[in-house]
Amino acid sequence: MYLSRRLDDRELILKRQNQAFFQISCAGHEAIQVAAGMHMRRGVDWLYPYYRDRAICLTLGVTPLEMLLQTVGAAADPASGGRQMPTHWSFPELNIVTPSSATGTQCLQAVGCAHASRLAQGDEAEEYEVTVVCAGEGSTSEGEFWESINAASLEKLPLLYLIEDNGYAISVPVEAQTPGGSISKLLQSFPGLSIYETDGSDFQASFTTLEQAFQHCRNGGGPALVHAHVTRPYGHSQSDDVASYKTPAEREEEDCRDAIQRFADVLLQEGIAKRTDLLDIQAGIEEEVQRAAIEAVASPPPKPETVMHYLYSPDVDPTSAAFSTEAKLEGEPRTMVDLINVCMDDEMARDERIYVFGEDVADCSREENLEQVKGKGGVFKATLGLQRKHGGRRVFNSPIAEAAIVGRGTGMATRGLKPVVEIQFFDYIWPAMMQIRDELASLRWRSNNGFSAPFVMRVPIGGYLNGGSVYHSQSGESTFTHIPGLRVIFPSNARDANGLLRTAIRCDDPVLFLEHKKLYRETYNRSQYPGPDYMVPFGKAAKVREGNDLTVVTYGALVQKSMLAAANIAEETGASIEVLDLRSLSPYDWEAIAESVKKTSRVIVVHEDMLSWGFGSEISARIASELFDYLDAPIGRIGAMDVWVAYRPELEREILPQTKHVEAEMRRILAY
Ligand SMILES: Cc1ncc(C[n+]2csc(CCOP(=O)(O)OP(=O)(O)O)c2C)c(N)n1
Ligand SMILES: [Mg+2]
Repeated sequence: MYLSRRLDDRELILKRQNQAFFQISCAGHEAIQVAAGMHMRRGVDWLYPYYRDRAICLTLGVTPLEMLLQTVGAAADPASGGRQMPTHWSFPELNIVTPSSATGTQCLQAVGCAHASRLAQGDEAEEYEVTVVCAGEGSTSEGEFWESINAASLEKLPLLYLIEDNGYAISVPVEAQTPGGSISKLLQSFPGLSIYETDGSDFQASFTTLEQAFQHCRNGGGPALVHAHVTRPYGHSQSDDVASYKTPAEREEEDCRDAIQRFADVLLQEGIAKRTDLLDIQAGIEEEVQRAAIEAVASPPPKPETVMHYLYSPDVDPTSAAFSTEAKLEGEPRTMVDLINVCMDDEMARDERIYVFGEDVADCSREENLEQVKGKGGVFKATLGLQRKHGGRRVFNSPIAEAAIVGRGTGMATRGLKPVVEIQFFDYIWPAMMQIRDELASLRWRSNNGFSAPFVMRVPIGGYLNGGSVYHSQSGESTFTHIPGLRVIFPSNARDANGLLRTAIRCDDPVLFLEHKKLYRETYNRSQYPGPDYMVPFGKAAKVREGNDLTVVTYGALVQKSMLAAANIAEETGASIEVLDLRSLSPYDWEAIAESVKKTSRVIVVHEDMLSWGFGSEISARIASELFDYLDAPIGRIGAMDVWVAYRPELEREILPQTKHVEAEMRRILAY
């Protein structure tokens, strides 16, 4: 406890000396944290920490030097290699999982982690691995906290929430944050959640309470939540002045409850230690901190040329020839949704780490009724029959909670499982945006390859549905191609969908797999089954029409419209038009685009999503920048109008790009 406090104090000094660039302290939280660390089995139980968890990490075995290396942002910082702020603990050997700075997000990943333990240990284990997730009381206001409580209670997971309630979230007092001012009271009615409240500044009370909570989780009793009252004697961070919102009396009262002083008093009163013993301990710690600080400050910074390392897997390259296999076509032509289903079925048979979950994806949650029903298998039937074949443990319905679907997937994937989750409609992916952007996509990079979470998010996308309207027609892929660390795939036909999904499942990165709803059951894009090992590499476009006068760069539903337009314009003008189906949007096939544009000197970029700030904007800008010398005409662009998709089909047809729009743009560019 004292070591933790003195490391905080040393960090503040390093910040003042410009050796550190940020500071946030554990001060006041030490007693409950050390108690929690003592109950955890090192390297067996799992910790999803938050940014105040210095003392629990020290208890689990992180050294002062390891901590201060992160403080100064050294290359040798084992948690992040100088990429994350101090106190963002990440130690794979100790099962301390890399956190982000976002409040509450860790709770959902912890659910996934606890679920992985339950899957590995079964329903009747004698002693469960416990996942511990820590958060401040303010963070419990986040929706993700509530989604996690819901999921953990439903699944009865061995998950222990440690809510470190210091009474404030930066300057906001708990009574302005939580109705009634107590998160544990608020949660009383949650079935399956065992709740404990304790004085987290009192080490003995903390230890005894946590003992019960850990026992509950270990014995398979389901989740537990420990509400620990602590203090925060320092500012929220070094840049926060407590005096601006806490009265002197309040601060004095907090000082009287200080965890370290109280524990020292207990040791003296009970005759466990003498004052000289405590002074000896303090002197030893001062020396240890001093030594670690000197070494950390002397440790070299990371090399600038390493900034792109570990954005993606360093071991598996999904653009490589290893992911390019021959199709062994057999049987009748099948639809895109059918071959997506078959791919998941094949892969589940091949790899038992694969789990499929999402809204309505199971055949029937009430397994006892399975024989009497046809099965749901997703609103588009993409997962039909998977539960029947591979069992309800591996294919299950989740609550309607998109952040939870992605967050739980991230936690499971961190544990080595391979979730293939479904977000029911692209239009409803937004609650998961925080988990995708701030959590999943940065996980490997921010932990300097300490952790990774490769898994697949399948998402039906797009319009042309004749009635899909505002909330069942959206595109928006460029919002996701703007996220480093994420692969974004968008097939246009059954065979590519089968091969690309297999690559997505077998690769080592997180993949957003966009499936166009309108293309699910078309006849023109059907294919024979290409075999259980058919793969299409990422970042490789398909040249679906060969030509010399104009290049069309497109993907998704606009591939077919561009093909029709190219045939019509060829007939009308005699122009020979080349069409590239990108298939993969991040990474995308720049080489294929450049090669084609160098040949044709004319290009149009065509997509369904709104024109402004769409995927085509970036492609066009890059062509303008790098291929200007080859161009004989401006770069053409076609996309939807900058407005929502409307319900009435006449309006939808006006808003979304049609073959005639592509034809008009072809004529315009060919006329130069
Ligand atoms: C999603 C999100 N919103 C806002 C912030 C900015 N922020 C950082 S810490 C914090 C307060 C958190 O309070 P609490 O959960 O009580 O933890 P404490 O800092 O008191 O330990 C806020 C608002 C953030 N990091 N993440
Ligand atoms: Mg707080």
